[in-house]
Amino acid sequence: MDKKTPGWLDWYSAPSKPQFTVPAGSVDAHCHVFGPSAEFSFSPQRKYTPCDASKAQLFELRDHLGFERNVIVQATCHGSDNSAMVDACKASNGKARGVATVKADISQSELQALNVAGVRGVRFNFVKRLVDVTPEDELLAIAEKIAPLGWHVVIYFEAPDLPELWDFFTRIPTAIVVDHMGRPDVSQPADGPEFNRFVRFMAENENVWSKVSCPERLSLQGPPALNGEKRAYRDVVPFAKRIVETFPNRVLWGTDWPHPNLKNHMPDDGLLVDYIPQIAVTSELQHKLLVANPMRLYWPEEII
Ligand code: 0GY
Repeated sequence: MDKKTPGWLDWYSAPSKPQFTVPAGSVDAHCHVFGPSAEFSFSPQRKYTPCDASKAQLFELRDHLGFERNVIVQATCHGSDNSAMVDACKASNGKARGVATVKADISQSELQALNVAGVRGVRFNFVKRLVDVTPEDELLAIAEKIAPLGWHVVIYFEAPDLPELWDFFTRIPTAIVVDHMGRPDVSQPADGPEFNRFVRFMAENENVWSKVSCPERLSLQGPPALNGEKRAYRDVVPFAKRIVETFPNRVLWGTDWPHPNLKNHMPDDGLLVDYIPQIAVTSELQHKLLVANPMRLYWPEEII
């Protein structure tokens, strides 16, 4: 058994039942599986070693929170070996789609096999603590290869890196989904220059979507204090609410379970679900965020 990274926080084993009832057919559009490492080993190039987080545990959480479907994003600790994610998608009875990490030399038959398993996108990661840099021409070669399948590209970067990545992103020929709103610094105003730049990036590029997920990762204030405040992660709300209201048809939400690399607290996933009505304040916005938008991107064939 691999030794976990020192200080690793395990996922919360007894999440509360959310007070917010998600609409029927809701999709948790950002979550991962880790191993189990005895069955699916971690990558030798990984930057962290997590605890196990199996597909059965993910599906149990899905049911507990009232969701119907998952989008399982390949975690960097598994590198470009997508076996654990693919295994979870295959075991889901069509209730999970996947986002893979692939290399530029992947063959058409390997891509087809991923497609059959339920993969609908690839992830390009620019967060330096998570991955070594992949050259842009290799990433573009991957994007060109996956475009004919109707897949999209998920990008993960931090807000200060957007200016230098902007031109590259505009050359990606598919839909693009940004993880966690491009990781804004929430000590800055939600209508300040840094976040305005991200809003402009989405406004000028109609192929760009955003996950309004991970308040627990972005928050400086943390989960609710003990002074009676029940609403979680208040300092992230203005950012996510702005994106949901400006681009209601291009937003997704996910738990990010099992929450890799959190350093100061592990969120109660039930509380994360109770964050949703703070950022999507009408039932129409909630339905778009949790059902209509992810269905359009991941299960278009099931839209009646
Ligand atoms: C996330 C965030 C992180 C990690 C990964 O694949 C990963 O290892 O995505 C992070 O450490 O910020 O979205 O899960």
